[in-house]
Amino acid sequence: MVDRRVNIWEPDAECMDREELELFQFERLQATLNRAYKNVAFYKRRFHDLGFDPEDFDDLEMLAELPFTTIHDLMDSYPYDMFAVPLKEVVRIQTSSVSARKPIVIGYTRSDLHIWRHLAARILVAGGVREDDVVQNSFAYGLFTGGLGLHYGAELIGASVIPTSTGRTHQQVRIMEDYRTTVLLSTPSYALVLADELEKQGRNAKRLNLRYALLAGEPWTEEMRAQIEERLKVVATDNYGLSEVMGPGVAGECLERAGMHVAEGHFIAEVVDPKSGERVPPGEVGELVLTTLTREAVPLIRYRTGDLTSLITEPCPCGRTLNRISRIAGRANDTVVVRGINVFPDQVSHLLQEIGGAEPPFMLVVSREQNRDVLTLIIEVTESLFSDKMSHQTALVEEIRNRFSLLIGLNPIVKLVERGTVGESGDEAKRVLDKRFS
Ligand code: DLL
Repeated sequence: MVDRRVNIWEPDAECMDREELELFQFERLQATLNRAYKNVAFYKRRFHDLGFDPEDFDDLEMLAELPFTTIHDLMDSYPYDMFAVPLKEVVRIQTSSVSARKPIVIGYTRSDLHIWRHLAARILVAGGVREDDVVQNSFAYGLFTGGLGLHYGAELIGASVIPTSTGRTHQQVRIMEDYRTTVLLSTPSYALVLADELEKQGRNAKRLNLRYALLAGEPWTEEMRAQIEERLKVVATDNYGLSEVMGPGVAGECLERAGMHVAEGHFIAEVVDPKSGERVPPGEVGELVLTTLTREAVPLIRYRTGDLTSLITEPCPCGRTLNRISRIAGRANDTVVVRGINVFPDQVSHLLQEIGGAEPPFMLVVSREQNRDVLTLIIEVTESLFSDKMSHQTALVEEIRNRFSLLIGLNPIVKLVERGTVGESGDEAKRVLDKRFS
């Protein structure tokens, strides 16, 4: 029998009995709540207003009653107000790439860095990395957490790390071939840029030594995965993280590639309805909310990531007992509920991109006719979706409707309209028109 555990960096933690894991989470959460209360003015105020004393926290389920922390809370704490330790205990400072005038400043203590290194090693090993690999790290080094975060994880495993960072694509491709890179770490879009450059330079991907690509940091699709795997001759895994709670290492796919295992000993993952804030059952899409369990410098309680995903609680054949999250399905912003189903414009946008190559301007219109919700998807005919052949358009409408139904579980009326009818693409305020309340 294959011993799958050789592919697991910390088998004791990653394959822990779930009851034991919950006990672990409870103890660590209690300590986190106490530290946050004592050392972060923001949480002291919050808990005080709520009449909540962390000493009374005696059940993991009580977490669902605590208020959320939002990106606005972090922005208001610029630069150091969320820190739970004095600066002399902080040994690294990074920032979040969230586009805001004031970035989110994140500190790490020695212990935070030690844990981060191991959590990065976990996702790397899960994605196929071994000590004899040559790892080309094409994530940006610097304030962004991707480069340094994965760098130290790969070194910890004992791999040979080439810290190429982003850019100089021409040189990266030469390095990839000459240095016999076996693993690529990059964003999915950069992996495709590298594939283009390979072709441009007339290099054949078959001559490379690449085996795995660990991709992360931005939304992507299964279609992109197929393309990257085909063009670079790799097995590609999806990895999730965000600076606010640490960086890469929060969750990552194993080689089963069926969802990203969350490092649950270090983060509690909840998925909530973005509107009501109530937890949704496993399998249902909602907003990911993360609570840190071991972070010393910046503990975060119920942080709303704004990322849409669902929890996968079924056991994974890899042997890890850690729950998984599904591919990030978009951002929780202008959601609309139709017949009890949450529809996220970002999901629709991804779907249309997959079909047409680029996102055409579209609008979701919800109306109520004879007491039934009716959903209409209005799409502007663009270059990539344009064809003057009537038969082609009929087939296109059919394809959009079928895929919509498969992905979201609703059958919309699909209408193609002339250019300029819907308005600017990406103008989120205009992507949903809910006539039921007007
Ligand atoms: O992107 C951290 C990171 C770097 C993770 C490298 C993994 C590898 P931020 O700049 O704070 O941090 O951006 C985090 O990126 O809230 C998601 O919206 C998005 N994101 C990250 N990973 C994925 C993914 C790093 N696999 C924000 N799929 C998150 C979709 C992702 N979106």
